[in-house]
Amino acid sequence: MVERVGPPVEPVPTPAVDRPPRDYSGLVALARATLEANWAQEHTVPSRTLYPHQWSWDSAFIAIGWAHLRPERTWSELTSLFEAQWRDGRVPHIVFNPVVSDEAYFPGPRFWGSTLIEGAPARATSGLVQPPVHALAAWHAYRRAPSERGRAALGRLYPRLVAQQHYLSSRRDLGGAGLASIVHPWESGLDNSPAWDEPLAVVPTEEAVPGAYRRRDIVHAAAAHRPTDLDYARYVALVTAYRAGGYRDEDLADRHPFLVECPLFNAAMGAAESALAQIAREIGADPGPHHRRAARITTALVDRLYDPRTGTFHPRDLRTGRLTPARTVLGLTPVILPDLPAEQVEAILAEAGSSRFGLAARMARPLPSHDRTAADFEPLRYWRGPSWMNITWLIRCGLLTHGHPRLADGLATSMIEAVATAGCHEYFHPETGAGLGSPAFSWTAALLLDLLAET
Ligand code: 9WN
Repeated sequence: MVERVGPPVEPVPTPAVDRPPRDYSGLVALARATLEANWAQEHTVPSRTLYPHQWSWDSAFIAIGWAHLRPERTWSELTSLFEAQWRDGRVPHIVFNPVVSDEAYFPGPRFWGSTLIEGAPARATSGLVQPPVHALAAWHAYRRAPSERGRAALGRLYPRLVAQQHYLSSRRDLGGAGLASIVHPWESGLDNSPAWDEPLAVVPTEEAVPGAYRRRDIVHAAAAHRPTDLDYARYVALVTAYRAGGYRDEDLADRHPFLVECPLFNAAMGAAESALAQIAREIGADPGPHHRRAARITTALVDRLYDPRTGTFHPRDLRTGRLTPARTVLGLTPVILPDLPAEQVEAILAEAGSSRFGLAARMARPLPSHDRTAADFEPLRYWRGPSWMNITWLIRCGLLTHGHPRLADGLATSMIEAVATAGCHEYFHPETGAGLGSPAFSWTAALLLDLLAET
């Protein structure tokens, strides 16, 4: 029987473990310098070169890091993002900085055309969303640096966070079973995960002929470490289809070629309700409805996305009605749900501890983003193998919530060691720990600070 500890989404203190103390002061200085260099007046860019605008779930993770350095920036980061919230409640996955040229990132503001859409903000944005980790992050950051100013900021964010949840749980419940669907792999945050191979394979690419646009990402990062041109053709085709309908969600089930219920996206949505319950209590609002919604989302997630035959969670492709077969790290992320039943927690622990992912109290290698034993495991290519700080951080939170501090510590230490050796890279080779992608990546720095605060 799994021991439940602490209130929901509340990390419990990590007890001392038998490993020699290390001096991480140099690492803290590196993380601080990385965040300072990426600060852009009211938000933080994920990377100056690859991602020179504001990204939605990046800002949530980055806000946690600022709580350790300059708490006022936590609230600036989140507030600036939510100022770009659409009237329907969606929080766009990119908020474009008007002083950065259209060509600096593809697809840029002209491609998305958001300012032509009724209900979109004056500031140009994308039309997609990303996993709703913001309530969880806001609560976590507030707990790291509680203050009157922080409580007031939480109070102002609260209705916007509620509207974000409302958008996802109503307009995006395309399967009608209480879960949100994503309409593009970019919405998962794990863009080229093998989880999307099957649903993406049927997306027609003729609307996005390769060569009709210029990818900017491969100017700044190795093409072999990024999604392929065929992936991009499909990404572009999907945006084109969604944009053609004015980014409306009505009737998507009849007309959109990619509709998937993602375990991480929905686990984030459930954990957000648990965090909103904590926030509501803190600011004098009613936590009850949030607790009830959290419970409903967890039940739906287990019913719809857990496969007892594989013992892990899989995305559900609404076009076929089937679970997609790949065993990716997405399958482990429902552990962030405080009310996940013991049976599924145990299953996740078994999957995570298998040779596929190698979770242990002492780990020689960081957690990969895809099953190490799979034929399509690619240790260099983005979300098809490499290790990422944000996923590590989320799963560590879940392990603490469910009473597994030694595993949580092993997981955190494996990632801290990679950053200590390679620097604040975007992602890491899951076998060697070598740094990949952007060498000065904000959420790596931000969440490193959070991990070090407990190490
Ligand atoms: C597309 C900013 C974002 C992250 C995503 C990551 C990557 C963008 C890209 O960078 O996606 O949104 O251009 O590849 O996959 O998780 O939010 O860091």
